Amino acid sequence: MIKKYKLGEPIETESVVDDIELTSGIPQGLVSGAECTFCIEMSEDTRVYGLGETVRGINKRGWRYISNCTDDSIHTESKNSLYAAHNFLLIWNKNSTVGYYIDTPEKVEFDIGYSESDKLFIRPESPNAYIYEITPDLSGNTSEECGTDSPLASVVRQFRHIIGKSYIPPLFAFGYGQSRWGYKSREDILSVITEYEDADIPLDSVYLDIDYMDAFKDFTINESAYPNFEDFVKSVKEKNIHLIPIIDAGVKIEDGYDVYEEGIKNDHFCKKEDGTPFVAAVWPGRVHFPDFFKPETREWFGEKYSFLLDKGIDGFWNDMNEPAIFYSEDGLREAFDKIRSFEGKNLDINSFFEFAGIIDSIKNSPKDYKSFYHEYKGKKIRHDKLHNLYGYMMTRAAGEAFEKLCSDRRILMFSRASYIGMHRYGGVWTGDNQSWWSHLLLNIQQLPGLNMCGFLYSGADTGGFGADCTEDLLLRWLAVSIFTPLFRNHSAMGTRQQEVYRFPHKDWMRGIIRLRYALIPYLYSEFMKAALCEDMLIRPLSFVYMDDERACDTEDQLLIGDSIMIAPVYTQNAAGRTVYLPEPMNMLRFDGDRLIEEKELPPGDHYISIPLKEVVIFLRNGHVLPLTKPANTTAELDLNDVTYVCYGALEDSYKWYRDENAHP
Ligand code: MIG
Repeated sequence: MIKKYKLGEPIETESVVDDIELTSGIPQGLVSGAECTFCIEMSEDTRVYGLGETVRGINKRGWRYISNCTDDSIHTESKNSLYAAHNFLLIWNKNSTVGYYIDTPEKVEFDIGYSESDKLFIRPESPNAYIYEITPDLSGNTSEECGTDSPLASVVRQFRHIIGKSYIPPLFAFGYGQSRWGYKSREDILSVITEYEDADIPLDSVYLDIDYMDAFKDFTINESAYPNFEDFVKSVKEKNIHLIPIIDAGVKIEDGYDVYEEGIKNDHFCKKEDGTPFVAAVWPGRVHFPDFFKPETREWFGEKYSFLLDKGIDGFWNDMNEPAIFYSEDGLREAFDKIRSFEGKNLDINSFFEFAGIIDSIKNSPKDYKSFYHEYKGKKIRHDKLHNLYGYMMTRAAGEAFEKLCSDRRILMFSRASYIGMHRYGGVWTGDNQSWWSHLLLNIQQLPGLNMCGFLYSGADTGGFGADCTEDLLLRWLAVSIFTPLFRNHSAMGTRQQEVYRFPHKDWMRGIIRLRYALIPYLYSEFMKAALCEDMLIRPLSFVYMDDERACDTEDQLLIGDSIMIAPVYTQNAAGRTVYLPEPMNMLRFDGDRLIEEKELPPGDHYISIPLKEVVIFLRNGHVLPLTKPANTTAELDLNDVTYVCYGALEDSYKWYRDENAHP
């Protein structure tokens, strides 16, 4: 059951695709006297899921989260906002389950037991929002293709139904990708490919970060670093390897640069109050931001991707689309004035920190987000009122163009900033994490929320983006990422290089990556079923074992598709861990892709030793895990050549999803 309420005059986000009749009045829980604060009482056993890409655990209770797409690369638990705004909550306890979707592009604060431990407050920034209240619908909840829903699954599925089907990538997007901000030239890329070949380690894609561009200009190629780019793409493709370039939101201001000139001529850029284009600065220095809210601007920018598509490119990642702003012209001027005002003064404790903070405060400044405008549905609207939709609209521009330009094949696309609705056009990666053990756990805990919000194609920078990665961390991280649809090793310039072939135990890494390839028929099939049935690929245990308190409290084990559970090691120097089994399961121990042990375990706690080179998978009772022979690229996999590991089920009981479109 879905009820849709309207509060004030909300801005349409086009995240919901179903027409739902408005219920008059206001949803329960609106705090009287307050214009827009909702309060929901939480009993002791109430758990709160959702919010997609956020800090902290699967159960979001006990913190304050603010939906406000932010370029902040230090994802500590003290933060309130990351790159995305996923305003969906699933609130449940023994007696009730309810979902809320707060649909507004403005900031929304979710105070989940922070101010008062037994109250959940939702505070949209202004009293304008659509609010969807979703309760389980367990009548007729069984279907042949999609199975039976629990109350939790029913709410998620209804929500997913109204926001439309998730983006589906090409099959190669399930392969392993190597990336690093710092590959400077064709030689660098070739050496990565050669190293992988020489080490006999599977690889499907290599990512091109901003250095492939000419002076960080979108839809250009740095010709001296990448001569004959098109031939290069083709020659790499002959090895079944895909090059995946980055696209940034800001368009460099430079006379003679076609994207800039066309944008000015045809009025595609965001403007200030006075009608002149807004000037911000990011990588290339000064840029304008395309006004992706205008359909004609989306069409124009979307068609620009054909510059690369025509050269054989079939995947992209959209970056800096919160949008990130290093500085605005006005902000920079003010900062210099302020700095000057401190000159010659005796800086004491107060003035020194004020002085030191000036430079920091020019980045992503709230003032800048209030100083430019979009044209949306015929109205001029200030950016901060639409902020959380910007990355969504950028990726939508690409998605709409791909539907037109290449309707016969799938294009890989994922974005850094996102809002619900963008899940129809692309996936997400979770941005600039760090090579920290705590971020490996964060990666595990973000996945269910992302799945609830439709972002099935998602993953984190394997090994961590910032800071120096260690061999053991990378091994443990690989052992998690082999279960996420996006499986990419990415790191920042200046950090320790973390391509797997650089480590002494690259053999172990090869083994784990090969296991991923053995799992691809299963992962692809489960992904497709989740996408088509509007379900989740990655779920917390509570979705299946709702009556088992221990299972519901388990925040470091996940169900991956219907057949398996994982319980990864995410702490330094651990030789294993305690795993909780809510029912009997078959423990499958893999040394690389080789199944070396099968052991039936009774329900309860088990200490399982998991050496660095091994991966342990728990096969659910009555389920089947298909595995194929690994290959060095997805193109060489034979998806039909599978063996089945069964536990209390016959091999032909595995429900395949197979299609012709998997290969691009
Ligand atoms: O502020 O393009 O999150 O993946 O390597 C840095 C350079 C800009 C941020 C992305 C990261 C990428 C980096 N970009």
